[in-house]
Amino acid sequence: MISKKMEAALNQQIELECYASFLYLSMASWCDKEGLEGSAKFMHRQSEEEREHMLRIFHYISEVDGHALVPSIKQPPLEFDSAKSLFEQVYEHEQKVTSSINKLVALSYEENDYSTLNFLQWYIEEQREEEALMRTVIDRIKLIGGGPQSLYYIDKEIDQINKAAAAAAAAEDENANA
Ligand code: OFO
Repeated sequence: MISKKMEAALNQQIELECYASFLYLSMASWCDKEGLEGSAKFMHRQSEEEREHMLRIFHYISEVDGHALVPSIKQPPLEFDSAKSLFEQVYEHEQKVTSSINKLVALSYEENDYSTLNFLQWYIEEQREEEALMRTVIDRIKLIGGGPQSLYYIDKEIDQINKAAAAAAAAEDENANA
C-alpha cells in the first residue's frame, strides 16, 4: 500500500526519467548526424538506461498497489550547439534528477514509508555514478580542447568511456545474477 502523495511523487519521477530517455535519444540522433559515432552510442546507452529507470519505478508502484501512469512527454531539443554543450546539458539534467530523488527520499521519511525509502537507495547510488561519469566526460572534453581535430579525439574518448561503462554495467549484472 502506498499513500496518494507518494504515488503522485513517484509518477512525477517516471515523467522525469522518461523525459531523460527522450532527451538522450534526441542527443544520440544529433551526434549521429554530426558523425560523432562514439558519442551517439554513448547517448543511446544512456537513453536505454533512463527507460529502465522509468520502468523500475513503474513496476514498483504497481507492486505496492498504486497506479503507475504513462506520462505525456514534451518534445526535447533537437539541435545542440556543440558536443561540449550537449554533455553539459546532460550533466545539468542529471543534477535535476538527483535533486528530485532527494526530495522523494525526504517525502518517504515524512510519510514513514520505509519500503519506498529502501527502493530509492538504488537511485541514490545510480545518480552518484551518473554525475561522476558526466563530469569525467566533460573534463576529458576540456582537456582535449578546441583544436582542429578535437571533435575526432573527443568522440574517440567518449567511445572508450562508453565501452568501459558498458563493461562495468555488464559485470554488475553478472554479480547480481550470480
Ligand atoms: Fe535516471 O536519471 Fe540519470 O541516471
